[in-house]
Amino acid sequence: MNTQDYIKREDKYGAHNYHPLPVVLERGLGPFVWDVEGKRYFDFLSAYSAVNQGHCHPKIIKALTDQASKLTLTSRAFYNSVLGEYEEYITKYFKYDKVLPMNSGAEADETALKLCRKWAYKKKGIKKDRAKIICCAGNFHGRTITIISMSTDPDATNHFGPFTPGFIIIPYNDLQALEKALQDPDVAGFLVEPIQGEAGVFVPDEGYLKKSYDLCKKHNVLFIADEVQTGLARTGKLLACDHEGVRPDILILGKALSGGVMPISAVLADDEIMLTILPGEHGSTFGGNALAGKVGIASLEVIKEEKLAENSERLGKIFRDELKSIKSDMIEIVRGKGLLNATVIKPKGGKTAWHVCLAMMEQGLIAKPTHEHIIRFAPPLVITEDQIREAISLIKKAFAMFE
Ligand code: IF1
Repeated sequence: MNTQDYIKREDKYGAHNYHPLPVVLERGLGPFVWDVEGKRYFDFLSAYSAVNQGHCHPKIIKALTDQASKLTLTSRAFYNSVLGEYEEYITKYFKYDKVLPMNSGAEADETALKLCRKWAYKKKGIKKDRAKIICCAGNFHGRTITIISMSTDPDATNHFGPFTPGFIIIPYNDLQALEKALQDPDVAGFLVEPIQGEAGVFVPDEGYLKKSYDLCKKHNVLFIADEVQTGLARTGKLLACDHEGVRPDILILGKALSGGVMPISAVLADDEIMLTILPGEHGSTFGGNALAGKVGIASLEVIKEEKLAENSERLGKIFRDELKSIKSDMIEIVRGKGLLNATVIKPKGGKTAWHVCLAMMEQGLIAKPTHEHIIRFAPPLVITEDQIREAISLIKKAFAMFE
């Protein structure tokens, strides 16, 4: 079978809920992936920042395979020997009292929303079913009906109504709008991405997170950070909130929490918030499974042992400087933090971001456009300086094809 055969088969038997780049990957290691024709590519999407530790990291794979032949899943109906070890490790790692383990990022966001509402009724004293949560236009927190009820993206919401009530949408990076929305005494929480990934790596003004946090504290409102994509060293610090010294009341993690080997997500909070959910009030079949516990510990150890945040910070600066130096009238803006970067592409002669991605693919680097004209560049954080300079030379060659 060749590339087209694989694509045709997926087209015939799979839902058409994605429009992938025409490349069929079958192997990955570190910052590289290989397609079925044996061609190597730099992976500059990292599965949307789920493989920050690089593809098939040996330490994470070993944790997976060792545990997989011992005990994978018991459900939370019983205790297991791994969950407590993982819970202690991750809560000490991020300095919170407790963790509620889930699987996907969307499930973790849903869990955070439920925790916030529970806290609103049981601690803040908001009247039943009156709790409101502020979120930002341009957000992306997952694909469930309640989460898209916060969305302002027609592609995410069209023909999926009716939607869940109780959300106030304000512009991102707008402190005045936040202050105004916080006047409502029924507001329980503010859910925000420290950098809006899907919106095209929209980095807010310096101080936005800290000032938002302070405004929330002034109004006894929970500051909830969705670090599913920005967390785990992606932006040059362990958490994107660390750039401003903000400690979220509720922290949401996912993606690279497993190094990309299986779905693992987590919600962290202190007892006052976390203990508002009682036994039997929330959960999931796979949440907190033994396999996830061992994989989660290994994934977090790799981030520290290999200094991925420092690497992300240092190489991100080089990447943005080099990208800005490319002489191309298609490159409008370059923005990002650490190794979460994006460029806004100005169409030229009918050529768009999609064509640039096809050209980069030809050169041996894969990335994906988001929202038509934005290309996100997010390689695994294990990439070396030599490798990122090689990748930049491939990007330059791709843009030169449009001159
Ligand atoms: C897709 C991008 C989108 C997320 C944040 C929660 C979730 C995500 C900040 C949900 C997931 C993924 C989903 C994937 C594309 C990708 C993505 F921003 F990362 F590029 F869509 F915006 N919070 N983001 O980014 O986590 O349930 O997927 O584990 O749905 O197409 P999930």
